[in-house]
Amino acid sequence: MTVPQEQCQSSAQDVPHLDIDPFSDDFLSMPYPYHAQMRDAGPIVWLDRYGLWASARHEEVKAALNDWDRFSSAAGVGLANFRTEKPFRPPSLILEVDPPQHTRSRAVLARILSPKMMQQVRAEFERQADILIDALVEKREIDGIKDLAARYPLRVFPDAVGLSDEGRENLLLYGDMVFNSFGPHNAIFARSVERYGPVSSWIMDKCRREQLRPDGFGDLIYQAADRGEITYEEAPLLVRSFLSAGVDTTVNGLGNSLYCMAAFPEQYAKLVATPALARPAFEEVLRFESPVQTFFRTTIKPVEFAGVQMKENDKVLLFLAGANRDERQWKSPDVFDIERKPTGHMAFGSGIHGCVGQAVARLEGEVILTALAKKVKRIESTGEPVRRLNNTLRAFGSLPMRFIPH
Ligand code: OW7
Repeated sequence: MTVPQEQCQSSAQDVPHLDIDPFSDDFLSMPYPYHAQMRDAGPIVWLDRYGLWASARHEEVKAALNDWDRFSSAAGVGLANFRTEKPFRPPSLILEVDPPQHTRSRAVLARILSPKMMQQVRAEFERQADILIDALVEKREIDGIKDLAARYPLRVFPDAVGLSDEGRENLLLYGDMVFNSFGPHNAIFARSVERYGPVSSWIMDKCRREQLRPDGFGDLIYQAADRGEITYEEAPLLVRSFLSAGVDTTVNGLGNSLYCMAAFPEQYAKLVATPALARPAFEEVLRFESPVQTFFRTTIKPVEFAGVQMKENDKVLLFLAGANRDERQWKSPDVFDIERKPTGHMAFGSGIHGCVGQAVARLEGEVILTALAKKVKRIESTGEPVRRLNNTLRAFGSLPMRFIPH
């Protein structure tokens, strides 16, 4: 379906118009056929419903993410354009900014979340994984989300940040809200807002230095302020980024891992036979069921991209999860294969905004899948998986399952 240029803003060629709603329950429940429809329609499509450009192809998603000078993050990485709409919270100092502000924030967070720092927390992450999986093998009948995928990150990550135990479940509500806020103000967002209540002030209170254990990730941000690398006004907002991005993402990375291992028992058998596959297996989960499905960019100048003429201030919706199943990039993309080693997947984004916490996420995935391989012979689904629809995240609310020990 194509439309004349004055309607679709394409001067070089007619651009396919699609009337699908990527934030409808239907799309969010099963996005992959819609991704295929968009990819097949062209490198860039126009979504009438929201009046924006979109791409679900690997080449264009990657190219746009690496073109920060034209595809800005400072106008928000959701549907809302911060140049014309009030952001739902003060913008993130790393996610929702461009260089040079981004460069300063990024340097501080990158050092705190570096591979070297992971060596220091690895033993504790492994210990907590062993404790939890031992308890769940004992319990046998579990909910993969409540008992494992949500519990583990809520234990190890806030511990590493240096947060007290009190009220940690708030981090799940906050993450749900933040990731819903990148989409439209639909019913999913509204339900999230209802549950949100006092969580925002709880979060900002936890970002204060007095609330953070000395030498945890949070305190290390304040130490960067002590050295003058950032200001004391910036420090709590950078701690907020840990609390926004560091829990619901890995909860769903682990939840989607459990879902895949239960759905593809022959793949889980390979992991049990070779626990060293834990790391590549987690990468394949991220490709196959990407926890963060989408991000937006905003053009800050007129842009010609993939043969399409875009105006200034256009929103562009990038389907990371669509890029991760693009048959132009991957052999049999709809096949889950833990031996694939899917280098170049877009689940952590790409370019200057590529996930700064990816070493933490990979560590959590690795130690949980390793502990499972060593302690659980088989994972059986014992009931229908229940989805938790979110405007950005691919998430489950419940995964009934049985752990059968060796
Ligand atoms: C932040 C996974 C993308 C995010 C997501 C949500 C919030 C933030 C970052 O990274 O506040 O910086």
